[in-house]
Amino acid sequence: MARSRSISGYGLWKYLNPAYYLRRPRRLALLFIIFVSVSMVVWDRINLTREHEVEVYKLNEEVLRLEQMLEELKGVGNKPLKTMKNAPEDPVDIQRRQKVKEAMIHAWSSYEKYAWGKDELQPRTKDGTDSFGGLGATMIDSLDTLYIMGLDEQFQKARDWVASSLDFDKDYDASMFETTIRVVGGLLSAYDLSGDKMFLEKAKDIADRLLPAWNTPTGIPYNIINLRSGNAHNPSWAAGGDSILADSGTEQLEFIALSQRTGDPKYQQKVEKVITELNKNFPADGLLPIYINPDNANPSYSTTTFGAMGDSFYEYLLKVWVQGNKTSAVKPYRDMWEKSMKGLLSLIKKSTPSSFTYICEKNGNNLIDKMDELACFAPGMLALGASGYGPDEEKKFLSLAGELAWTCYNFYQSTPTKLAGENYFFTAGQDMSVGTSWNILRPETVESLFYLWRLTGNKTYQEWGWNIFEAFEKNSRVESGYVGLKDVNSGAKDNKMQSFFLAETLKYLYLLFSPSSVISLDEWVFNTEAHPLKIVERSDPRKPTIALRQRRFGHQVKG
Ligand code: DMJ
Repeated sequence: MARSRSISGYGLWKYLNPAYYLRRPRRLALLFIIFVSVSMVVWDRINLTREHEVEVYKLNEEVLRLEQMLEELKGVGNKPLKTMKNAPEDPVDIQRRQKVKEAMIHAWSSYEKYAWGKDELQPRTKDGTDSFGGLGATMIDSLDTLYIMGLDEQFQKARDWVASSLDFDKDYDASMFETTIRVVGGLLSAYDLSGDKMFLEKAKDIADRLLPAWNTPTGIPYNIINLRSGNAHNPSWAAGGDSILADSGTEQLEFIALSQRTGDPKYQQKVEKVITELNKNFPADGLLPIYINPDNANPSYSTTTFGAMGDSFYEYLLKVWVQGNKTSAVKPYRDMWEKSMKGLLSLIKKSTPSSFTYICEKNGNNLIDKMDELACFAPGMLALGASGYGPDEEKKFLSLAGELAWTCYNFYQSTPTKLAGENYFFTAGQDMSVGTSWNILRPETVESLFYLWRLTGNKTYQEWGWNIFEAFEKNSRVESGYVGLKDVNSGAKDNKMQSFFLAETLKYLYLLFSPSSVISLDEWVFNTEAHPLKIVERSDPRKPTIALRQRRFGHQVKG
């Protein structure tokens, strides 16, 4: 046994002995051939694996590149096209932002001193007035502006007033529109920014009081409602008891947001029914007259306008689409809006001799050469909506937005005070002339400049905004706040600091000189009173409220 084991051991070892092969050259040749073949196969495998790895790497890179491209495409129109990422801040912007913040401090401290808890301050008589039924309009309208500017102490004090003193149980006939855009919008925005649930509870309270207004045969709401009894009706001065277009189509953003944040779909259902109803017979040009019958949804023969009583209906068609993440669920809103933009194009004319582009009003088939300053929100809306079109249309609408903004800026520049009147008439050979000549600190032009600056990166819009701010400082600033002008020609002052001056005019001016990450247009949508609402997933209104602790905004941009 021992011998045979040693023989078999020797039998295997002999193949390793070179002498064995020297004696057998054919076997040596065979061994060589086997060695070379195996080496080639191994080499080939290694190469293949490496090539494969390189291929996979390249594909991964390509996927990454395409993903980035997709992200950029999604964000086109919402990101400054010409501003460089991480570019250092322009010191002029910081300085100007600080000036605007100082204006807010002046306006706020005057309100605090003379009109605390009232709807609006009357700076010249140094008292307050309850123009909205005593809902603390200025307080609520200012919450988010204070927050964004990092005015923490003021915000906290206002917050405590809302928590302890704001009572909606009032025998007061409130405007649905004003109460929604200022109060519901202001509270929701304060909630989205601070995450403080108290604001959401208050928003729910007031929204519940408004809800019965939608109980009409068509679901198109009555525009006035008693906050205590819930009895609703339309203003007596509106044609035949009709509802007003803007007043009926400017609650969608706020009530959809409320459903998203409370998980209760009833708010969203009420406001979306209005649009579904109006969409049934929506004209090809997307233009509706300002009066609609709430019993049968028929439009009355009346004015069609992007100014007073029409304006924010069109604004909200676009913004609900933005709020809904531009998904298929909100496509009908975009479609309606695009139709309306065809209608808007049909109202565009140019003045002579200076070729100012303006939006006419329409009565029946007649174009009227009149444009409200209120319609100066339109350039901003066009800029915001342009990115949803293909490249050619996008360019066309952006350029129209720029032209209209130039006209609106000239509403300001053409008066001795450099502040715009309430509306303008256009006459052949004479360009524009002011009609109603008051200025009540309205925001629409600076709102559009803000959008145009954010979406094009063109600093000219900042310059125009700054000039307007300086004109407010010169003409409207008084010792105890800011007032409007009774006449932009003489500069005669009125006695009211409108709550939207703090909610909108100063906020848009502040953002005009802030980095675009502050209330980014990718993440927020502004209601018509400039209250930013966080964009959340639309498809699932029952999702838990998003965690929104963004206090850093204010601090980030402190100048
Ligand atoms: C604000 O209440 C809102 O901007 C509304 O859409 C129009 N009127 C004022 C500001 O001018």
